[in-house]
Amino acid sequence: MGQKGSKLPEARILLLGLDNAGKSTLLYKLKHDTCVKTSPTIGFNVEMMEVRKKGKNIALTVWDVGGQRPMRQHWDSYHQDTAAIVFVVDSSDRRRVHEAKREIESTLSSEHLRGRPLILLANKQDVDGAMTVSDIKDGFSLERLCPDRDWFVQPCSASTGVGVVEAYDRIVSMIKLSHVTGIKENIKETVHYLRKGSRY
Ligand code: G3D
Ligand code: MG
Repeated sequence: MGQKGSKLPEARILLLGLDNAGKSTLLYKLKHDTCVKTSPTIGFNVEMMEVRKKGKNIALTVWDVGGQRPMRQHWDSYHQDTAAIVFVVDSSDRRRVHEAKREIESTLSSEHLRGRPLILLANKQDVDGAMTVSDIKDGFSLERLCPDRDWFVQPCSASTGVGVVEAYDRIVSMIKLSHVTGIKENIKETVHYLRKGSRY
């Protein structure tokens, strides 16, 4: 955190998933292409990356807001400005598929996220016996869950970096420019807004 707001139009990405899925590791891998040691996210992490899409420079802000339930009730207006949902799954943890699926379902039911693309990152592919893309497509019933939005499952490993660049390219390509917002609020203001809504 601690980034200054950007003057560029912003595409906000929500990085969601159960605890321990690898969200924070992925976020920092994406940003720095390095593997960092993470601890469970308390509050939120945000990183800004400048990307180019269809000849336009866009500030991609990726928000890893952790799974804090007290904050969720405040998410609706926050969702409104979201250009894409990135949901991270721990592919090595078959026991939590149902829990993760419930979480995706509840996120996708947000009125404000209607039609927003879903990129599901099948993380921890380096672990022996990890679920494959088709296991995940079936396990999460993605065809049924996403009748009216673009979706894609990208296998990756935040630890080894395999698939991370592809995930990034996929996210950029799936954002619709109509979901890119003006400079309504910078990161600092959004953090303030989220903090107000949380119990921290
Ligand atoms: P979260 O932010 O979704 O809660 P973290 O998850 O990024 O904190 O990661 C949780 C644990 O999973 C961390 O291990 C992290 O190193 C590990 N992890 C993240 N991505 C991968 C991956 O692709 N492969 C493997 N094998 N492990 C991964 P620790 O041991 O620090 O809890
Ligand atoms: Mg985290």
